[in-house]
Amino acid sequence: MARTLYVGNYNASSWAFRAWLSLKEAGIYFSEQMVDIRRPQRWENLARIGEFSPPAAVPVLVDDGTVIYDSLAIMEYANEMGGGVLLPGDIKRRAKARSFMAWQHSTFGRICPCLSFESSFYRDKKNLSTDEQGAIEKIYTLWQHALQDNEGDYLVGDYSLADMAFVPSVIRFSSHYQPDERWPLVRAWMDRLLTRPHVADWMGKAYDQEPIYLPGYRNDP
Ligand SMILES: N[C@@H](CCC(=O)N[C@@H](CS)C(=O)NCC(=O)O)C(=O)O
Repeated sequence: MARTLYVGNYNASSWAFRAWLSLKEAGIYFSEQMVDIRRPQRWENLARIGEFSPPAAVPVLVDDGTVIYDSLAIMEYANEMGGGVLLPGDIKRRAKARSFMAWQHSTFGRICPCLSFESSFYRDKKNLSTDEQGAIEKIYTLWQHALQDNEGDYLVGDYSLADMAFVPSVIRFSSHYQPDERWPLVRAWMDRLLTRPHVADWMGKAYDQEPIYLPGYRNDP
């Protein structure tokens, strides 16, 4: 039996982080292979992934010859392999969790696009524009309401795929702008997420890598 998860550089591969975290939290054994997605070798390395996985992207999980690609599919697979431990038992709560996952998947990349996952690891952070600050405040307020509605420590009850999906966004937003006392539930939720052992483990590996500087991060000349 061979199960391999292909991930990108730990300080760049936010989608792989979600897939990796879900497999770890479900207690599924796998080996991991890091694909260097820094430019210029990115294209050659991803082309090699494209030889067995149509999107030619990471993450991709190969489980005994079955190729499972896209973080969402891998997260759902991790949940099923783990006997459903990563999603709530109640159908409505489960749908809610999937709504959060879909929200992250379809739109969060467009929120503050200059604040890439890579930029979370820059020692010298840029000053946020008014628009960026406003966009992050809006998300903090929406998360605060979601946590309030749930009356729990996590978004839909116990720690679930919904929370895991947001971890890289939590990192890229909070590393630039910590939530203050206006968002107490968000602060506590973020502390809980960022101190989870598997999250800390990935972040340790990410901090061990050289920061990857992307163009367009700073607005100043
Ligand atoms: N929707 C995909 C996105 C994966 C993705 O964009 N991965 C990046 C690295 S973080 C990649 O491999 N991109 C390939 C490319 O830019 O061609 C998922 O959730 O897995």
